[in-house]
Amino acid sequence: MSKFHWEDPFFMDDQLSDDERMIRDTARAYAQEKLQPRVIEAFAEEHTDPAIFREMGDLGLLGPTIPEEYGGVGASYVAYGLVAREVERVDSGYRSMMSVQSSLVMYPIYAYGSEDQKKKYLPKLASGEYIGCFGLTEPDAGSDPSGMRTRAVKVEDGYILKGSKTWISNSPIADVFIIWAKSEAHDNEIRGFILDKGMKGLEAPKIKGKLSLRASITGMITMDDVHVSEDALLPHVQGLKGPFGCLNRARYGISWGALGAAEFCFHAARQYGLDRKQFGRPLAATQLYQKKLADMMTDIALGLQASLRVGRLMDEGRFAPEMVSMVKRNNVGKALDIARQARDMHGGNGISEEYQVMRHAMNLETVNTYEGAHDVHALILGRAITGIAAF
Ligand code: TGC
Ligand code: FAD
Repeated sequence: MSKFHWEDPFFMDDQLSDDERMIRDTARAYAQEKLQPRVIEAFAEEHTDPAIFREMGDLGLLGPTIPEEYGGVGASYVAYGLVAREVERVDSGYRSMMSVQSSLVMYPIYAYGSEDQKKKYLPKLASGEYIGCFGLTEPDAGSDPSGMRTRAVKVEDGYILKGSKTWISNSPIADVFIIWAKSEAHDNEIRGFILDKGMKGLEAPKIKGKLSLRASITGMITMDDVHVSEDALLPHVQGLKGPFGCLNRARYGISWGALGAAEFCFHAARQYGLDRKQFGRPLAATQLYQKKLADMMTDIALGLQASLRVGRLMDEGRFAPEMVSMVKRNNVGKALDIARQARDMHGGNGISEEYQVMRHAMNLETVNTYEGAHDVHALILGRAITGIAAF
């Protein structure tokens, strides 16, 4: 028999390799020492610090699964998940910045790009010298990206891109834009293009007034006849499987990240309940409070085990997208419930920025929607179970 540890009920630490523990510890130290002290003000002021990309890059936290020859550290997908968990323990917005750069910008260039594109972009994205963004969603095409209107028209020396994207993380400060567009020259199939900041006709205005993810900048992308050369095209993929191949990785990372935010809220609620006395005893001495803590610990521990399993299968090349839908949907939904409960368990203090639980709850509202909304993942799973698409 072993002693039970409420912080790590299934001894997850034992299931990790030395390299994975090392990357996790690096990410944890960075997140706690450098991100935690600035997050409350950044959220309040709706301020994104671009220096964070350089700082993460210096520590090998951007695109960690990319091989060393392109600037990554060749880490496992489990290590990538552990980084997401540590960063999101501080704020979902910071994890968003990291996961867009890693899974939605570096991954497509690595998986679908030419050798020249990989050499040109990946090392600078890995170091954080370049900031990237991923443009799939449009004003009239969110859950159904096949309805996109952005077009690439073939011209003699390349393509002309026309259209607009919305709700794009990092876009107002991005140097590199991964744009998905229907290409007339390729039977109207969706193709990926790499655009550079400063191209004529390319703008990325900030979306102001978000009540969620305020430490992570979000914008639109407008393309008014942006002329790109032939070598802007990602040559090795066509169709929706291009963007979805990236989303599999990002959604998987989110399944870990959301539980980092949930762990913060669980630990905060536990401590608050031990410290705060009402009716002559700690709140944590009451049955209702303990039941809530037990539910939180259980959901987090089960969710982490599931993400670990999917990560191991990803590292072995044996994962299926539906597995990712399961852990993204479950873990984010559970994390959102946990953050809302923790807010309630803090009473009036729970609405204060100082206690941070409400910021996590507000952030997780976005995390539940982006990268495939909670119900859309239910429909992906429903299709896998029944063979019938109910979208
Ligand atoms: P469907 O007919 O199912 O598939 C079309 C083609 O794509 C392939 N495919 C996949 N390939 C790899 N991985 C996956 N997960 C895939 N899912 C589908 C499929 O095999 C097929 O290939 P082919 O060769 O036969 O053509 O497509 P559909 O249009 O019916 O899709 C429906 C649905 C619901 C699955 C899909 O549209 C969906 O997932 N919608 C959600 C949209 C979404 O997730 N958007 C995310 C935007 S990016 C973002 O939010 C970033 S936030 C990041 C941050 O800040 O952290
Ligand atoms: P809709 O698709 O209109 O969905 C609205 C509601 O309807 C949801 O509850 C959904 O579950 C439900 N619904 C939709 N279809 C069905 C159906 N068939 N049956 C039942 N219910 C349905 N996108 C990018 O491309 N790149 C980014 O970097 C990016 N970053 C983002 C950052 C933030 C802060 C936010 C908020 C979003 C970001 N997104 C990004 C966009 C995000 O992926 C979309 O918001 C998401 O895919 C949902 O699309 P939508 O907002 O158009 O909602």
